[in-house]
Amino acid sequence: MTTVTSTDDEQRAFDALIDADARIEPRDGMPDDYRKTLIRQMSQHAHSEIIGMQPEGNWITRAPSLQRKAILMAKVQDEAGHGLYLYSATQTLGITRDEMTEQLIEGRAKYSSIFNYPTPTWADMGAIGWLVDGAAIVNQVPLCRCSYGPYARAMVRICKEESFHQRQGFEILLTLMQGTDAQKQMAQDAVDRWYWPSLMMFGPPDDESPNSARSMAWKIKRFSNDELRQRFVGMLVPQAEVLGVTLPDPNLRWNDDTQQYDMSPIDWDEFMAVLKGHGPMNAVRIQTRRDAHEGGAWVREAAAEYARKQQQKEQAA
Ligand code: BYC
Repeated sequence: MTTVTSTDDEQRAFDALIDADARIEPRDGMPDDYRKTLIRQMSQHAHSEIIGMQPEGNWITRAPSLQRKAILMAKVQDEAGHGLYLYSATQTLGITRDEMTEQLIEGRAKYSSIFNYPTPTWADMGAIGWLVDGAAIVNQVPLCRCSYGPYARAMVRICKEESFHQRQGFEILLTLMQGTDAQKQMAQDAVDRWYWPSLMMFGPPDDESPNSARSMAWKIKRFSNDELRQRFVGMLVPQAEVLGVTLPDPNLRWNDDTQQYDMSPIDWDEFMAVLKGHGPMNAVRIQTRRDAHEGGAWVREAAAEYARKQQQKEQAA
Protein backbone atom coordinates (compact mmCIF):
# COMPACT_ATOMS: atom_id res chain seq x y z
CA MET A 1 0.00 0.00 0.00
CA THR A 2 1.32 3.45 -0.86
CA THR A 3 1.91 6.26 1.61
CA VAL A 4 0.59 9.68 0.72
CA THR A 5 3.04 12.46 1.60
CA SER A 6 1.70 14.11 4.68
CA THR A 7 4.65 16.14 5.87
CA ASP A 8 7.07 18.61 4.33
CA ASP A 9 9.84 16.07 4.95
CA GLU A 10 8.05 13.43 2.90
CA GLN A 11 7.38 15.92 0.11
CA ARG A 12 11.08 16.92 0.12
CA ALA A 13 12.12 13.25 -0.04
CA PHE A 14 9.77 12.70 -2.99
CA ASP A 15 11.05 15.80 -4.81
CA ALA A 16 14.65 14.71 -4.23
CA LEU A 17 13.98 11.30 -5.78
CA ILE A 18 12.33 12.90 -8.83
CA ASP A 19 15.17 15.42 -9.20
CA ALA A 20 17.76 12.64 -8.97
CA ASP A 21 15.91 10.70 -11.68
CA ALA A 22 15.49 7.85 -9.21
CA ARG A 23 12.45 5.57 -9.01
CA ILE A 24 9.51 6.10 -6.69
CA GLU A 25 8.53 2.76 -5.15
CA PRO A 26 5.21 1.78 -3.50
CA ARG A 27 6.81 2.11 -0.03
CA ASP A 28 7.76 5.75 -0.68
CA GLY A 29 5.62 8.70 0.27
CA MET A 30 4.11 10.43 -2.74
CA PRO A 31 1.73 13.36 -3.35
CA ASP A 32 -1.85 12.21 -3.73
CA ASP A 33 -2.11 13.81 -7.17
CA TYR A 34 0.93 11.83 -8.38
CA ARG A 35 -0.72 8.62 -7.17
CA LYS A 36 -4.06 9.54 -8.78
CA THR A 37 -2.39 10.46 -12.08
CA LEU A 38 -0.62 7.12 -12.17
CA ILE A 39 -3.79 5.20 -11.35
CA ARG A 40 -5.53 7.08 -14.18
CA GLN A 41 -2.86 6.47 -16.80
CA MET A 42 -1.87 2.94 -15.77
CA SER A 43 -5.44 1.65 -15.43
CA GLN A 44 -6.34 3.18 -18.82
CA HIS A 45 -3.27 1.48 -20.21
CA ALA A 46 -4.24 -1.89 -18.67
CA HIS A 47 -7.80 -1.56 -20.00
CA SER A 48 -6.39 -0.78 -23.47
CA GLU A 49 -4.46 -4.02 -23.48
CA ILE A 50 -7.51 -6.02 -22.40
CA ILE A 51 -9.97 -4.32 -24.79
CA GLY A 52 -7.22 -4.45 -27.44
CA MET A 53 -7.59 -8.23 -27.52
CA GLN A 54 -11.00 -7.93 -29.16
CA PRO A 55 -10.28 -6.49 -32.62
CA GLU A 56 -7.67 -9.20 -33.20
CA GLY A 57 -9.54 -11.96 -31.36
CA ASN A 58 -12.12 -11.43 -34.09
CA TRP A 59 -9.67 -13.01 -36.59
CA ILE A 60 -8.26 -15.98 -34.64
CA THR A 61 -10.73 -18.47 -36.12
CA ARG A 62 -10.33 -17.04 -39.61
CA ALA A 63 -6.56 -16.52 -39.90
CA PRO A 64 -5.50 -17.77 -43.34
CA SER A 65 -3.20 -20.61 -42.18
CA LEU A 66 -2.46 -22.70 -39.10
CA GLN A 67 0.80 -20.80 -38.61
CA ARG A 68 -0.92 -17.41 -38.84
CA LYS A 69 -3.52 -18.63 -36.35
CA ALA A 70 -0.86 -19.77 -33.86
CA ILE A 71 1.00 -16.45 -34.15
CA LEU A 72 -2.17 -14.40 -33.71
CA MET A 73 -3.22 -16.45 -30.68
CA ALA A 74 0.19 -15.91 -29.11
CA LYS A 75 -0.05 -12.17 -29.75
CA VAL A 76 -3.51 -11.87 -28.21
CA GLN A 77 -2.31 -13.89 -25.20
CA ASP A 78 0.62 -11.48 -24.85
CA GLU A 79 -1.89 -8.64 -24.66
CA ALA A 80 -3.76 -10.39 -21.84
CA GLY A 81 -0.39 -10.72 -20.08
CA HIS A 82 0.34 -7.01 -20.57
CA GLY A 83 -3.03 -6.17 -19.07
CA LEU A 84 -2.23 -8.34 -16.05
CA TYR A 85 1.23 -6.82 -15.46
CA LEU A 86 -0.32 -3.38 -15.64
CA TYR A 87 -3.28 -4.15 -13.37
CA SER A 88 -0.83 -5.64 -10.84
CA ALA A 89 1.43 -2.59 -11.04
CA THR A 90 -1.61 -0.30 -10.59
CA GLN A 91 -2.74 -2.26 -7.53
CA THR A 92 0.46 -1.15 -5.77
CA LEU A 93 -1.08 2.34 -5.73
CA GLY A 94 -4.00 1.31 -3.55
CA ILE A 95 -6.79 0.44 -5.99
CA THR A 96 -8.11 -3.08 -6.41
CA ARG A 97 -8.42 -5.05 -9.61
CA ASP A 98 -12.17 -5.36 -8.96
CA GLU A 99 -12.54 -1.59 -8.75
CA MET A 100 -10.69 -1.12 -12.02
CA THR A 101 -12.73 -3.80 -13.77
CA GLU A 102 -15.94 -2.25 -12.50
CA GLN A 103 -14.91 1.16 -13.85
CA LEU A 104 -14.27 -0.42 -17.24
CA ILE A 105 -17.41 -2.50 -17.63
CA GLU A 106 -19.61 0.31 -16.35
CA GLY A 107 -18.19 2.55 -19.08
CA ARG A 108 -16.60 4.95 -16.55
CA ALA A 109 -12.98 4.30 -17.57
CA LYS A 110 -11.15 5.35 -20.70
CA TYR A 111 -9.08 3.02 -22.86
CA SER A 112 -7.20 3.76 -26.05
CA SER A 113 -9.44 5.27 -28.73
CA ILE A 114 -7.85 3.00 -31.35
CA PHE A 115 -9.73 -0.11 -30.24
CA ASN A 116 -13.10 1.36 -31.15
CA TYR A 117 -12.55 0.73 -34.85
CA PRO A 118 -13.64 -2.46 -36.64
CA THR A 119 -11.43 -5.13 -38.24
CA PRO A 120 -13.31 -6.21 -41.38
CA THR A 121 -10.41 -7.86 -43.28
CA TRP A 122 -7.32 -9.98 -42.60
CA ALA A 123 -5.18 -7.02 -43.65
CA ASP A 124 -6.38 -5.23 -40.50
CA MET A 125 -4.23 -7.69 -38.53
CA GLY A 126 -1.24 -6.40 -40.49
CA ALA A 127 -2.22 -2.75 -40.08
CA ILE A 128 -2.82 -3.16 -36.33
CA GLY A 129 0.57 -4.80 -35.85
CA TRP A 130 2.44 -2.31 -37.99
CA LEU A 131 0.64 0.92 -37.05
CA VAL A 132 -1.01 0.31 -33.66
CA ASP A 133 1.81 -1.68 -32.09
CA GLY A 134 4.28 0.63 -33.82
CA ALA A 135 2.64 3.66 -32.19
CA ALA A 136 2.49 1.77 -28.89
CA ILE A 137 6.25 1.14 -28.98
CA VAL A 138 7.09 4.77 -29.70
CA ASN A 139 4.81 5.86 -26.85
CA GLN A 140 5.90 3.14 -24.44
CA VAL A 141 9.69 3.00 -24.77
CA PRO A 142 10.02 6.29 -22.85
CA LEU A 143 7.67 4.85 -20.20
CA CYS A 144 10.42 2.32 -19.37
CA ARG A 145 12.09 5.34 -17.73
CA CYS A 146 8.92 6.48 -15.97
CA SER A 147 9.51 7.66 -12.41
CA TYR A 148 7.20 5.05 -10.87
CA GLY A 149 9.20 1.82 -10.47
CA PRO A 150 6.46 -0.82 -10.93
CA TYR A 151 5.17 0.88 -14.10
CA ALA A 152 8.67 1.32 -15.57
CA ARG A 153 9.57 -2.32 -14.93
CA ALA A 154 6.31 -3.60 -16.43
CA MET A 155 6.99 -1.50 -19.53
CA VAL A 156 10.43 -3.04 -20.13
CA ARG A 157 8.92 -6.47 -20.63
CA ILE A 158 5.91 -5.18 -22.54
CA CYS A 159 8.10 -3.26 -25.01
CA LYS A 160 10.10 -6.38 -25.86
CA GLU A 161 6.91 -8.18 -26.78
CA GLU A 162 5.51 -5.19 -28.68
CA SER A 163 8.56 -5.23 -30.97
CA PHE A 164 7.68 -8.76 -32.02
CA HIS A 165 4.05 -7.70 -32.53
CA GLN A 166 5.05 -4.85 -34.77
CA ARG A 167 7.24 -7.06 -36.92
CA GLN A 168 4.52 -9.68 -37.35
CA GLY A 169 2.14 -6.94 -38.53
CA PHE A 170 4.72 -5.58 -40.95
CA GLU A 171 5.29 -9.10 -42.29
CA ILE A 172 1.56 -9.68 -42.86
CA LEU A 173 1.38 -6.46 -44.89
CA LEU A 174 4.58 -7.28 -46.77
CA THR A 175 3.17 -10.68 -47.75
CA LEU A 176 -0.08 -9.11 -48.94
CA MET A 177 1.83 -6.43 -50.88
CA GLN A 178 3.67 -9.17 -52.77
CA GLY A 179 0.39 -10.92 -53.62
CA THR A 180 -2.44 -10.34 -56.10
CA ASP A 181 -3.87 -6.93 -56.95
CA ALA A 182 -6.82 -7.67 -54.66
CA GLN A 183 -4.47 -8.47 -51.78
CA LYS A 184 -2.46 -5.30 -52.38
CA GLN A 185 -5.67 -3.29 -52.38
CA MET A 186 -6.77 -4.97 -49.14
CA ALA A 187 -3.48 -3.99 -47.49
CA GLN A 188 -3.70 -0.39 -48.73
CA ASP A 189 -7.34 -0.07 -47.59
CA ALA A 190 -6.38 -1.27 -44.10
CA VAL A 191 -3.50 1.24 -43.93
CA ASP A 192 -5.92 3.96 -45.08
CA ARG A 193 -8.32 3.06 -42.27
CA TRP A 194 -5.79 2.73 -39.44
CA TYR A 195 -3.29 5.49 -40.23
CA TRP A 196 -5.19 8.48 -38.78
CA PRO A 197 -6.57 6.65 -35.72
CA SER A 198 -3.01 5.45 -34.97
CA LEU A 199 -1.80 9.08 -34.93
CA MET A 200 -4.60 9.87 -32.46
CA MET A 201 -3.21 7.24 -30.06
CA PHE A 202 -0.60 9.78 -28.92
CA GLY A 203 -3.34 11.93 -27.43
CA PRO A 204 -4.48 15.51 -28.12
CA PRO A 205 -2.07 18.17 -29.41
CA ASP A 206 0.30 19.55 -26.77
CA ASP A 207 -1.59 22.82 -26.33
CA GLU A 208 -4.78 20.84 -25.59
CA SER A 209 -3.26 18.16 -23.35
CA PRO A 210 -4.29 19.06 -19.79
CA ASN A 211 -2.20 16.36 -18.09
CA SER A 212 1.09 16.69 -19.95
CA ALA A 213 2.88 19.49 -18.08
CA ARG A 214 2.45 17.90 -14.67
CA SER A 215 3.16 14.37 -15.88
CA MET A 216 6.37 15.60 -17.49
CA ALA A 217 7.44 17.46 -14.34
CA TRP A 218 6.89 14.22 -12.41
CA LYS A 219 8.85 12.29 -15.08
CA ILE A 220 5.92 10.00 -15.76
CA LYS A 221 5.92 11.26 -19.37
CA ARG A 222 9.32 12.01 -20.91
CA PHE A 223 8.17 13.46 -24.24
CA SER A 224 5.09 15.38 -25.29
CA ASN A 225 2.22 13.89 -27.33
CA ASP A 226 3.23 15.84 -30.47
CA GLU A 227 6.94 14.97 -30.13
CA LEU A 228 6.13 11.26 -30.05
CA ARG A 229 3.61 11.58 -32.90
CA GLN A 230 6.33 13.20 -35.05
CA ARG A 231 8.79 10.48 -34.10
CA PHE A 232 6.25 7.83 -35.14
CA VAL A 233 5.59 9.41 -38.53
CA GLY A 234 9.34 9.63 -39.10
CA MET A 235 9.58 5.89 -38.44
CA LEU A 236 6.67 5.05 -40.75
CA VAL A 237 7.77 6.92 -43.86
CA PRO A 238 10.73 4.67 -44.80
CA GLN A 239 8.85 1.54 -43.72
CA ALA A 240 5.90 2.46 -45.97
CA GLU A 241 8.35 2.70 -48.87
CA VAL A 242 9.65 -0.81 -48.19
CA LEU A 243 6.08 -2.12 -48.00
CA GLY A 244 4.99 -0.23 -51.12
CA VAL A 245 1.97 1.29 -49.37
CA THR A 246 0.97 4.94 -49.48
CA LEU A 247 0.38 6.81 -46.22
CA PRO A 248 -3.01 8.50 -46.74
CA ASP A 249 -1.88 12.10 -46.30
CA PRO A 250 -1.15 14.11 -49.47
CA ASN A 251 0.50 16.85 -47.41
CA LEU A 252 3.00 14.59 -45.63
CA ARG A 253 6.53 15.80 -46.37
CA TRP A 254 9.75 16.55 -44.53
CA ASN A 255 10.27 20.24 -43.77
CA ASP A 256 13.96 21.17 -43.60
CA ASP A 257 13.23 24.47 -41.87
CA THR A 258 11.22 23.05 -38.98
CA GLN A 259 13.07 19.69 -38.99
CA GLN A 260 9.64 18.07 -38.72
CA TYR A 261 7.13 16.39 -40.98
CA ASP A 262 4.41 18.69 -42.29
CA MET A 263 1.08 16.92 -42.29
CA SER A 264 -2.61 17.52 -42.80
CA PRO A 265 -4.60 18.45 -39.70
CA ILE A 266 -5.82 15.53 -37.59
CA ASP A 267 -9.59 15.23 -37.23
CA TRP A 268 -9.79 15.93 -33.48
CA ASP A 269 -13.59 16.00 -33.64
CA GLU A 270 -13.50 12.33 -34.57
CA PHE A 271 -11.09 11.66 -31.67
CA MET A 272 -13.35 13.44 -29.19
CA ALA A 273 -16.42 11.60 -30.48
CA VAL A 274 -14.66 8.25 -29.97
CA LEU A 275 -13.60 9.30 -26.45
CA LYS A 276 -17.22 10.17 -25.64
CA GLY A 277 -18.29 6.64 -26.64
CA HIS A 278 -19.48 7.37 -30.18
CA GLY A 279 -16.83 5.44 -32.16
CA PRO A 280 -17.97 2.63 -34.46
CA MET A 281 -17.26 -0.13 -31.92
CA ASN A 282 -17.41 1.46 -28.43
CA ALA A 283 -20.68 -0.18 -27.39
CA VAL A 284 -19.67 -3.61 -28.73
CA ARG A 285 -16.28 -3.51 -26.99
CA ILE A 286 -17.77 -2.73 -23.58
CA GLN A 287 -20.64 -5.19 -23.97
CA THR A 288 -18.20 -7.97 -24.95
CA ARG A 289 -15.99 -7.20 -21.96
CA ARG A 290 -19.00 -7.13 -19.63
CA ASP A 291 -20.28 -10.47 -20.99
CA ALA A 292 -16.82 -12.04 -20.56
CA HIS A 293 -16.65 -10.77 -16.97
CA GLU A 294 -20.10 -12.11 -16.11
CA GLY A 295 -19.47 -15.37 -17.96
CA GLY A 296 -16.23 -15.85 -16.03
CA ALA A 297 -17.81 -15.36 -12.59
CA TRP A 298 -17.92 -19.12 -11.93
CA VAL A 299 -14.17 -19.39 -12.61
CA ARG A 300 -13.40 -16.65 -10.09
CA GLU A 301 -15.73 -18.25 -7.54
CA ALA A 302 -14.17 -21.69 -8.06
CA ALA A 303 -10.64 -20.24 -7.73
CA ALA A 304 -11.58 -18.41 -4.52
CA GLU A 305 -13.14 -21.56 -3.09
CA TYR A 306 -10.07 -23.61 -4.01
CA ALA A 307 -7.81 -21.03 -2.33
CA ARG A 308 -10.03 -21.09 0.77
CA LYS A 309 -9.80 -24.90 1.00
CA GLN A 310 -6.04 -24.87 0.48
CA GLN A 311 -5.68 -22.35 3.27
CA GLN A 312 -7.89 -24.48 5.54
CA LYS A 313 -5.70 -27.52 4.81
CA GLU A 314 -2.53 -25.58 5.55
CA GLN A 315 -3.95 -24.31 8.83
CA ALA A 316 -5.02 -27.82 9.82
CA ALA A 317 -1.56 -29.23 9.03
N1 BYC B 1 -7.45 7.27 -26.30
O1 BYC B 1 -3.79 15.25 -21.22
P1 BYC B 1 -3.67 14.09 -22.13
C1 BYC B 1 -1.56 -1.26 -27.08
C2 BYC B 1 -7.28 11.05 -22.89
S1 BYC B 1 -2.44 -0.50 -25.84
C3 BYC B 1 -8.25 7.49 -25.24
O2 BYC B 1 -2.68 14.19 -23.23
P2 BYC B 1 -2.10 12.00 -20.85
C4 BYC B 1 -2.06 -2.44 -27.72
C5 BYC B 1 -6.42 11.09 -21.66
O3 BYC B 1 -6.51 9.86 -20.96
C6 BYC B 1 -1.79 1.15 -25.90
N2 BYC B 1 -8.08 8.53 -24.40
O4 BYC B 1 -3.45 12.75 -21.26
C7 BYC B 1 -2.90 -3.30 -27.05
C8 BYC B 1 -6.98 12.26 -20.93
O5 BYC B 1 -8.21 11.90 -20.32
P3 BYC B 1 -8.42 11.86 -18.70
C9 BYC B 1 -2.30 2.01 -24.83
C10 BYC B 1 -7.03 9.34 -24.64
O6 BYC B 1 -2.49 10.87 -19.99
C11 BYC B 1 -3.46 -4.37 -27.72
C12 BYC B 1 -7.37 13.21 -22.05
O7 BYC B 1 -7.51 12.42 -23.21
N3 BYC B 1 -1.23 2.87 -24.45
O8 BYC B 1 -0.57 -0.76 -27.38
O9 BYC B 1 -1.10 12.97 -20.32
C13 BYC B 1 -3.16 -4.60 -29.06
C14 BYC B 1 -6.35 14.30 -22.28
O10 BYC B 1 -5.10 13.75 -22.76
C15 BYC B 1 -6.16 9.14 -25.70
C16 BYC B 1 -1.24 3.62 -23.35
O11 BYC B 1 -2.22 3.64 -22.65
C17 BYC B 1 -6.40 8.06 -26.55
N4 BYC B 1 -5.62 7.80 -27.63
O12 BYC B 1 -1.54 11.44 -22.24
C18 BYC B 1 -2.27 -3.76 -29.73
C19 BYC B 1 0.02 4.36 -23.04
N5 BYC B 1 -5.21 10.12 -25.68
O13 BYC B 1 -7.69 10.63 -18.23
C20 BYC B 1 -1.70 -2.67 -29.04
C21 BYC B 1 0.02 5.02 -21.71
C22 BYC B 1 -5.51 10.89 -24.64
O14 BYC B 1 -7.80 13.12 -18.17
N6 BYC B 1 -0.66 6.30 -21.72
N7 BYC B 1 -6.60 10.45 -24.02
O15 BYC B 1 -9.89 11.75 -18.51
C23 BYC B 1 -0.05 7.44 -22.13
O16 BYC B 1 1.08 7.45 -22.55
C24 BYC B 1 -0.83 8.71 -21.97
O17 BYC B 1 -1.92 8.46 -21.09
C25 BYC B 1 -1.37 9.27 -23.33
C26 BYC B 1 -2.26 10.51 -23.01
C27 BYC B 1 -0.21 9.73 -24.19
C28 BYC B 1 -2.23 8.27 -24.06
